[in-house]
Amino acid sequence: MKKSFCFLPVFMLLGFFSCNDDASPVKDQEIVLGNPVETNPPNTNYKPAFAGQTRIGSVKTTTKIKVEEIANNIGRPWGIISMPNGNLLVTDKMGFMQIFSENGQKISKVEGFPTVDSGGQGGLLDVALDPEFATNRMIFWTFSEPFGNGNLTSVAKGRLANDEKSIENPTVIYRAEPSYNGSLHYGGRLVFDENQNLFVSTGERSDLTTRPQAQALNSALGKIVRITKNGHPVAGNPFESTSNARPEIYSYGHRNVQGLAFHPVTKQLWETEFGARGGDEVNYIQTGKNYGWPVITYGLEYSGEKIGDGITQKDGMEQPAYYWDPSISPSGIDFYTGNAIPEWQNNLFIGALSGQHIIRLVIKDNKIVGEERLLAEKGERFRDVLASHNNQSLYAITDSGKIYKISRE
Ligand SMILES: [Ca+2]
Repeated sequence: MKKSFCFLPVFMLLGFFSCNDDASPVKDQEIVLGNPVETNPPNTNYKPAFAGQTRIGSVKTTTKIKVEEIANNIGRPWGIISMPNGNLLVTDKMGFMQIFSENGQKISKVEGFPTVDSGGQGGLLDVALDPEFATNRMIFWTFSEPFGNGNLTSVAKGRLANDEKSIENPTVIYRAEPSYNGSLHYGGRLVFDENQNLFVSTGERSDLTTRPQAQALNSALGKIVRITKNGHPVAGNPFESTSNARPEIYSYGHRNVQGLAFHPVTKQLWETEFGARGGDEVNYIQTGKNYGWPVITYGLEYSGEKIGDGITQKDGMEQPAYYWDPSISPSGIDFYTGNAIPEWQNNLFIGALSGQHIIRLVIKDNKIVGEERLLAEKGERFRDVLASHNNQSLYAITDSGKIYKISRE
């Protein structure tokens, strides 16, 4: 986005925020950081693989912001996206969606979706608009689908009716098999890339019996997959020629990825992923790479036991760009690309569930260089965040059924 002005806080000279036009880059300058936002002791004595991989210094938003609770008691929201007219399309775990205005007025309830298994962490999960939505009104969504003797993470598509009250011709296009009789770790985020293909995250279903499948290329559990609008593997996927490998797999070794977003400048895919007791991660995703779960992790079992061999690094496995211990439970993510709050530009925002705040991460050269906690005073479990349609505001939804709008004052 073209910037019309440049605002630099007095105490921070953030040259790498590119607070100028790309044509005239300023040289990098040091960022002045406060103490790390995390003050509680970690669960482990594991050491980070590189400086700044955890507990980076804090940054502080200096532009005056306004936080509005624009809706409440809306149900159990899970995913929020903008529609072309600025309205908000919000999924509900219980199997429907709702549309709200930019200021939180309810416009309609959308029904007619296939049955979801809403037990535990399941339900109707995320939603994405077809890149050609303006002409075809197609939407894509993830959900936990009753299947076989259990359930699995599925992707479906359908047409949003003209009155925006129902979904027409809903069709399941992809199932992350095998199914499993459980109610945890469905993954379930989905985003379109610039080539109109879908990236979808799955989970490893949590139990010790399914967990090793995160490393198995013949299983869709614990993966990020790349599929077409028809649910087929995208030509050129990394394991399309590997025997016994699922051709839809894009990356593997994931535990439970519930945040996916493309960096607005580098176009790199970023994700957030839940660890167990500690070990929550942020990763940038490269094709065919192994992200390590459950072989390497910075977390422990909930019992306090080490996981596997209790190692954090291994050749052939990617290090997280950043991790948290203790856990903050990183859920949905988005990049802010507007200029209303200049220091936020191209920062990554993350809804934290158990952490009960919104995380702001400053990224430079694929490294995290600053962290801030926002809205911690609200005491809410933040399920998803959204940089708004016009790139000016940030929205967030909570497990308690609220929508917050955060804007420049
Ligand atoms: Ca990992």
